[in-house]
Parts: sequence; structure tokens; C-alpha cells
Amino acid sequence: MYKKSCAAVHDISGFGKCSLTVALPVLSACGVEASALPTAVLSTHTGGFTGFTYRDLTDDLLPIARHWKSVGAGFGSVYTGFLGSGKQIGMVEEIIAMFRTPQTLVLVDPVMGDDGKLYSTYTPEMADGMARLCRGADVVAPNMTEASHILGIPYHPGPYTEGFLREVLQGLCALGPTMAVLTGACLDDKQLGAACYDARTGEMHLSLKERVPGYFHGTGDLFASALLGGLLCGMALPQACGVAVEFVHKTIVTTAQSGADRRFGPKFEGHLAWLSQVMAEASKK
Ligand code: PXL
Repeated sequence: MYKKSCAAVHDISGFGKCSLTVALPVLSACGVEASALPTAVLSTHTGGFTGFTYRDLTDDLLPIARHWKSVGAGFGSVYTGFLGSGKQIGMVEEIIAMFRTPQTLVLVDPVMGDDGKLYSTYTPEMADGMARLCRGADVVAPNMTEASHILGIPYHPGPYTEGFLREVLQGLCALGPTMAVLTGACLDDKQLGAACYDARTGEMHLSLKERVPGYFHGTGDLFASALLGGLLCGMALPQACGVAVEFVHKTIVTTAQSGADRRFGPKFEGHLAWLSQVMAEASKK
């Protein structure tokens, strides 16, 4: 059993929900106490917006973490996402080491790109560093763009075969993590979801929902946060992955129906009560 608490190491993009503005409410809904270690402060996320402000917090990361340590902070999980600079990768490794105990779950979401391309603030060196960071994780949750970078294989937009998904997941676990989850998994054009693999059992599971056309910003963060919530509430990996897929799907349907600008972020708030209920049920077991 993990303590239901988390050190969340992500940027905060003030407008256009993603990273911390998604992770904190989703984790709270899961009953997880979340502490924020911001890697950068942006006016908006970098996907589809131009002219955003960008305050790099590299020099603050270790002082924040050391202060937390000095006041006796401890966490059931360390959850990392979008990083602000290449230098932060080594620092995040140090922070993970600072808070790791045998009862800590380390989830690295190697946020760095989508649709075959790196985000504008990411350099190839940072992408290599992200691959290194994944080695020290218990769980990794990349999309196919990120997994391709990490494994050094060409990116394919899909659909994929089950055999290919298994190879990618096994490749990710071969780097070090016990569990790997791949978002954007699909076997055809009709459904989309995630595939998960546990190296301890050798089992792969696919969770798929009807595909809603288009791209929805912030859904990777929504997925990884709900996945972590599920694992901390005692769900097995396939169940946590299934709940995260369902939560993201509900949100995507609501976002699409709203007609809102998709850069502004996923409309997840109305589905937090559902997520809370599912997590509370899992926690009772
Ligand atoms: O959702 C991933 C993400 C997180 N943080 C920032 C981003 C993005 C994706 O574009 O730009 C700043």
C-alpha cells in the first residue's frame, strides 16, 4: 500500500489547462494529497499558442525540495511531467532519490512531444535526458511520440498491431521501470486508448474507447494523473489504466460537445465526482 500523497513535478501553465492545473485537481479528486514543485511558470502551454511567457524555475527546484525535506515532508509518490530545461533532469533525479523509500511509487510521464514532433521548448538533448529519467521510474506513461524518442525507433501515427504495442512496452520496461503505459494506443481507426504492460507478469492489457476525432490538449496529463490516482488507491495496473482511459474519454466527449477552443484545455471538472467515487470504491478494498 502506498501513502496517498504525491510530489508533483510539472510546470504551471496559467491558462489552457494541462500539467499542474490538471494534476492537482485530479489527484485531489482521487483522495491523493498533492504538493506542487513547479518546473516553470508559463502564461499558457506551448501547444498552439504563440507569444507565451516562460519563467524557468531550474534554480528553485532543489531549494524547494530541500526545504520540504527539512520540514519532514514525505510522499507516497513522485510524479514528474513537463520539465523546464535540460539541467532540470539531473535535479529531478536527485529529488527522486531524496524522497524515494521502498514504499514510494515513481511515475515519470516523459512529456516532450506529440504527433511525431517535440514541443517547441524541448531540445534533442532534453529528449535524451528524459530517456535517462525513465530508467529510474517504477511506471512510465509516454505517448507514441515520446516512446519512439526514448527507444530510438521511427514514429508511426498508427494504427498498431498488438505485437508492436507489446514490443514498445517491453522496450520501455527493459530500461528499468516495472510498469509501462502507452497512451494513444489503437488497433484501428475506430477506437483509441492506452496499453499497459507489467514486467512482473509479462501481461499486456488494452483499454480502448470510441475515438473522438481531433487533438485535445492536456489529455496526457489528465490520463497520467488519473492513472497515478488509481495505483495509489490500490488498483492493479490494468484497472487503473482502464479507469484513466474512461475518465479521459468522458472528458473528451464533453470538450468536443462544448465547441470550445481545444487549446483552452479539457473540460474535466464535471467528471471529477465520478472519478472520486470510483477511487473511493477502490480504496475500500
Ligand atoms: O500537456 C503537456 C504540456 C505540459 N506543459 C506545457 C506544455 C504541454 C504541451 O504542450 O506546453 C508547458
